[in-house]
Amino acid sequence: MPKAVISGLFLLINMILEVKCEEFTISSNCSGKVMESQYTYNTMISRGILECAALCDLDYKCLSFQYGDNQCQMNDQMVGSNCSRMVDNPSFQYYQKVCQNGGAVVTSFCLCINSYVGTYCERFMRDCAEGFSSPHEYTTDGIYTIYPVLSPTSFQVYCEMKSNGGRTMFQHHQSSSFYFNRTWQEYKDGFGSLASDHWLGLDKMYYLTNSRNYTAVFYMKLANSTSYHHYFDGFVVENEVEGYQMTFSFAHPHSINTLGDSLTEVKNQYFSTYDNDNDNSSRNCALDMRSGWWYNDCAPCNPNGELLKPSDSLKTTDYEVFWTNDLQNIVPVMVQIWLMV
Ligand SMILES: [Ca+2]
Repeated sequence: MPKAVISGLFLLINMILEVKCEEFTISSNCSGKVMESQYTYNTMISRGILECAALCDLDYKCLSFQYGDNQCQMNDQMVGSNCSRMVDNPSFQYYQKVCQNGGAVVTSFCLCINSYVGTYCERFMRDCAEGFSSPHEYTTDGIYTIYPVLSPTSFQVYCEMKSNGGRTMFQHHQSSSFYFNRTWQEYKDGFGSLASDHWLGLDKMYYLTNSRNYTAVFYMKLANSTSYHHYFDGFVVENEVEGYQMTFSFAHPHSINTLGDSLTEVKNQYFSTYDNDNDNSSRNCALDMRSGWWYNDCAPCNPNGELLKPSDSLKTTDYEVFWTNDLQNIVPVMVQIWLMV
């Protein structure tokens, strides 16, 4: 091999190693110290710190390493600002991964903030459930940034973290003066305010439900404050080319106050809005029911309909919120739809 090619290769390898090494930092408060040997799970012969850093970077288990005497000792723990789990060893140099995006080392992992997760807080949570799960443990309800596997960009959602293991909200309707009688483009992109009434958007539902297996939870609260739920496992919304066709694998009731299954009748249907009628009816269901939905020969439910005043206790129109099964004619005052794992 010509000399120039070899030196070029060396340059390239060194550049790669330097990039890798930038992800590590010297724990400056703990100079002359290494982690206690019980945290070292692998020792390898290594030609230098850069190679040791590269080896550690390639191994998900490796959180820190110390290098000295041509030895690369990889640790499955790292230290924060205190050096309590370290011992003196001035012939080795200790390095550990840098927590990114504002994260901070807590004993053996990076505690992330601002919707970030991952070993080094290097990426956004895939959904609310991942944000809730250990060791990230985001426990406050609110607006988070998520990045589902299939999505081309990150986007914001409302997460309910306090119960049920982190649920991603895709519909919330509580204000009788907020209307879901919207265009195809609005249902595609989403509308409303994430902190209150909103529809997350069909593209985002497609990214979410095709990235992970979800149960859709339909929730309605009635005027007497009683809450009703129904679960739909394997809930999937296809993409726009496929008309945002909706399906699910299994409907099952809540153990108490079950909402009932009003979705089976519209299972496998395409989404319809008043300006894009894809239903199986001679009517324009979305126009008549004043809401976008997966209509068949219209539907036995209208969760995106109008919320009438609680005093209107019986269903009188097709365009108000209703859910035929189990709720019969009782008019809900709040609707929410979540995705949970
Ligand atoms: Ca029609």
